[in-house]
Amino acid sequence: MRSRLLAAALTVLLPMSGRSAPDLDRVLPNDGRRPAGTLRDGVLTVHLEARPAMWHPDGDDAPGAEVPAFGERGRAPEIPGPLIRVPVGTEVVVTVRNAVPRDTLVIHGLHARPLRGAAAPDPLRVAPGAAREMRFRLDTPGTYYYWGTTMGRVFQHRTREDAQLSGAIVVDPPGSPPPADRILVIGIWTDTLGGVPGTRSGRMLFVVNGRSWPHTERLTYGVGDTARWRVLNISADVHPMHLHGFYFRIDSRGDGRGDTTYADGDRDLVVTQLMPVGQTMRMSWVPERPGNWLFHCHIPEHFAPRRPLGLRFPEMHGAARGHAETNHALEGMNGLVIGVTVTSGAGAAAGDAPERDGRRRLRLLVRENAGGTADAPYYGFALHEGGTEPPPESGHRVGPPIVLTRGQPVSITVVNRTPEPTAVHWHGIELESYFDGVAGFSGAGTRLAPVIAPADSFEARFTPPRAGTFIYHTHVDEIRQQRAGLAGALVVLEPGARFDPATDVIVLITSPSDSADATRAVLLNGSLAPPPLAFRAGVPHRVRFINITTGRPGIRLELRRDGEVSKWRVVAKDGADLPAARRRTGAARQPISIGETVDVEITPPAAGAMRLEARTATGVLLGVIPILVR
Ligand SMILES: [Cu+2]
Repeated sequence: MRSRLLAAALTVLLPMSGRSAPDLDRVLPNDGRRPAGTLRDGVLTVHLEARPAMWHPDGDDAPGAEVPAFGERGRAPEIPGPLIRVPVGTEVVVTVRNAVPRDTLVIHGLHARPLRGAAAPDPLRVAPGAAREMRFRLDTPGTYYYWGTTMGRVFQHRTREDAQLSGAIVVDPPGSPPPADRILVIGIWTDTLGGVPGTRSGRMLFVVNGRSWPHTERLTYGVGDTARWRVLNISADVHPMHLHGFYFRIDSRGDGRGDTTYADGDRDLVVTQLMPVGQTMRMSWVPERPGNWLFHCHIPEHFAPRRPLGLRFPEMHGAARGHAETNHALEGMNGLVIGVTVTSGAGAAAGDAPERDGRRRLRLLVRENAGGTADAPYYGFALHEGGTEPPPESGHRVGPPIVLTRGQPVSITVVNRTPEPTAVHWHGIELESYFDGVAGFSGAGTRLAPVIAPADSFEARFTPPRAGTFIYHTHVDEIRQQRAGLAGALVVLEPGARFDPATDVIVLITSPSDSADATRAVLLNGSLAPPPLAFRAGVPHRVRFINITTGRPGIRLELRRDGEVSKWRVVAKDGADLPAARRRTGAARQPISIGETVDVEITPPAAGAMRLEARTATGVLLGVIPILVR
């Protein structure tokens, strides 16, 4: 292993020679459109081979690294590995040859679906230089995968050299040809060649179909098309995947062994879906508005800028802060990001016209609050609607709630008075691309939204089509600026409704600015120790939970009384109301990931003390809001 790493390191030291490891094939990014093998008389024959290859996740011209990768025998190695895609009822014969010197290849997932018996069969072990054959039948439609290790890893710990030994298995239902779907395989990799020891963002690489943004494939659809994606998280971390500008339906979920397809009424409608380690999903959405849109993981570390593989870059956030950055979308993001371009046959839409009658006008001031430091500044949003500007603030603050009305056009001019560029994303709002807040990317053609430079401003215009709970937050240098305070609740009410804080309660969950605090707690409405809420017995209260932390994708919310978990009714997710049949009253326990909002209805049965708790997935308490019921 040491000698292989040394060889790879030497290759990286000579990236300009154009002769990196001449004895190794280059890995091709696998876009999942070509099924591997030969299908004849209901039998698919595939010859897989694992061998060392040169992988260039940041594009062909960037440095690469030597990794073991799967390929079809006689073809270039691919990341992700060759796609096994067959009609239901196919028998699959796979031979796996291990051309990785010295290391035994252990390969999982090459087995029947459905599983016969409770557990997956033993993995296949292939000695160096050896080949073995597997035969199995695929009798259940779904999205599955196989994965291998040459380092003796378990799935959850595959982050090192062998972490890209994975491939998708898709079983299509009988009958008509499969719809034109796309397969997006998520992978992560530890850059053992460069990076900054001790800083995770400096050395972790995140890829979709073997490439890291902005070198991921750009998907293109026409307005009104249906986008159908199979997303596979074959990586050793969780990813809350967020779609800008549109809701998507979850058509099925799986774990690699089984796959559950949902009936129409049971398909979740979301803008963010947490993908646990090893999960697959089938999702669909209809791009109704033209322009550029993002589908990305909402953990800032998973799309933060990083230098190409193997190059050291100690100041990870400097690029986004300085004036050197010319395009936020291309230079300020990396990793787990997919760009979608939606074309319109009728030319660019007029969009939300500036002179539309009855438009409500707001200014959103982005200001530096007193008390921060250069490394950890305090930035605050302040809302200004007529009259004099709100007075300056000090200390760490979260954004004030912005309360809008469904169907009422609004203009929000973001005024940047901080010393660094910024931009605001209206998370979950269905709006025109240009106003979506991804500087250098939102928009269409050559009309792209600029980053908001210091002392500059940007007018966002939209007409919220849906009442619910949304988020507004910075989409520039997210780890730094969100922690500085640039995130808030965006609530859209039905026409005629009034926001009554006595029964309508926002719980905004963010990360503390202070790193030590961030390791053990979250802020609830901007505070480590928020004041008690006053509820009334027998009265329904709507509580709007928002997770816009920078590093807590696995928060579990709980409502407790006398130590016992109480009951509540989940009524909306990501701003979309749940269908009436799914608004069931149940145990007051709800996961919420980054970029998700969840609305619950709480009707306290009697006077007394209750607690709203934010916990980790394993139960560690992160924050509490006391509730006094009268
Ligand atoms: Cu992620």
